[in-house]
Amino acid sequence: MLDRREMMKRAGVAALATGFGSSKLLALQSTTLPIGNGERPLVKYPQKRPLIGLTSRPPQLETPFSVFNEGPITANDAFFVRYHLAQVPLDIDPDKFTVEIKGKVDHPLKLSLKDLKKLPAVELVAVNQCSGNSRGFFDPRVAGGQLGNGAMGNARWRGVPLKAVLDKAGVQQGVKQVSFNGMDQPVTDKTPDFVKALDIDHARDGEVMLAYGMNGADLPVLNGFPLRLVVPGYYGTYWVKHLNEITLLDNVFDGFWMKSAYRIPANDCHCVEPGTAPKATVPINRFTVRSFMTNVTDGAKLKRGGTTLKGIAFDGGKGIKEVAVSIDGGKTWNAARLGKDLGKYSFREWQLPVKLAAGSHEFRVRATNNAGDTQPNEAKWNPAGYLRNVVETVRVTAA
Ligand SMILES: Nc1nc2c(c(=O)[nH]1)N[C@H]1C(S)=C(S)[C@@H](COP(=O)(O)O)O[C@H]1N2
Ligand SMILES: [Mo]
Repeated sequence: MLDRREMMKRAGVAALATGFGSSKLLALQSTTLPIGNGERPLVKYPQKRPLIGLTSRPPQLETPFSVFNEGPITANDAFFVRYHLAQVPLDIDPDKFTVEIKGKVDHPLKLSLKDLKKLPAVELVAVNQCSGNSRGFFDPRVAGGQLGNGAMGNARWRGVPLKAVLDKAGVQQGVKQVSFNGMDQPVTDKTPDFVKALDIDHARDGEVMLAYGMNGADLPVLNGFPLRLVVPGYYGTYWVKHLNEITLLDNVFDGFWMKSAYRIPANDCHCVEPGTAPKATVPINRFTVRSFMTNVTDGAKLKRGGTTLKGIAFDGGKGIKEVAVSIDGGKTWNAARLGKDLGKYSFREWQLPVKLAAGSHEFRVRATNNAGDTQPNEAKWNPAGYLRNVVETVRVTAA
């Protein structure tokens, strides 16, 4: 972990190094996440409002949690940023950009942004969430970026189905997987390039998207301009940014970021005894079910009497069936009213009017999806700090 002053110093250097317009990268203020060593600088990057800085080389920015109370769609300038490799492509010429479809295809293709925009466009609202979202809450703590709950966001993505492009290229018999590579590069050749893969049936499901638009605008540079993969319901690691290479493979891709990283225990709970290692692992895949209260923060002092609690819920694509809220530490639960349905991959807003007596209260929120999957009362543990979805608790006092 960088200390705050070091982080600010590095942030300043990065601003000069990027040549990213004349805008300055400044640590404006700091904020404190509700975890040990949770102090973080608030940093300003181009096209972004001040966000919580985790690292600056590569840039990793977390969304301040209050943003999730602004509505079910996360604004582009507030959307979190995650990179693995320090060489981030910041000055891509969209007129020269192409994405290549190659490997086991009948007609290898090189498509420009114009070519893609000529194909029938589709739109889908979907949550992007980093596998390590909320890792900082793991107990015992685990190695990796110590994130709060802000490495997630919900956007309306616009682009073309990956299937349309694969059909155009003509997928050959025997193809097992498709790999995706973006334009960012490791700084040393010791670091493996960031390449991810999906099974061919998943890649051709009609929902996986080559996206060039986000919430009615181009993708922000730091969110993958001009083209990224959108894999609805799946953790962000698959959502390759600055995507320029799609390769059809007749084998299971075995690059570092599939074979060694981003794996979860291969058992029913995808968890292990804290401090132990799993015997076998599988690649991380769909989101667990989660829900949050967004208008009341832990430690808040509220007025007694009537108030309305509100928040968001989401899952890996079955859709949210129910959100239950407790104001007595889990003794009794009430069903919240769900907000507008923006699709099964979207944040679903919820709210519940409650009456608070004077004193301290423990609020809890628990979502259930249409498959009956819900959230555990006790946090599960895995060594990489993935999949966190314990029932969230917010402690308040009313007077
Ligand atoms: N090219 C590229 N794409 C990438 C990554 C990366 O390092 N390089 N990181 C992935 C990870 S782990 C996450 S969580 C998401 C984050 O998307 P965002 O930065 O747009 O929020 O991008 C994914 N796509
Ligand atoms: Mo991630």
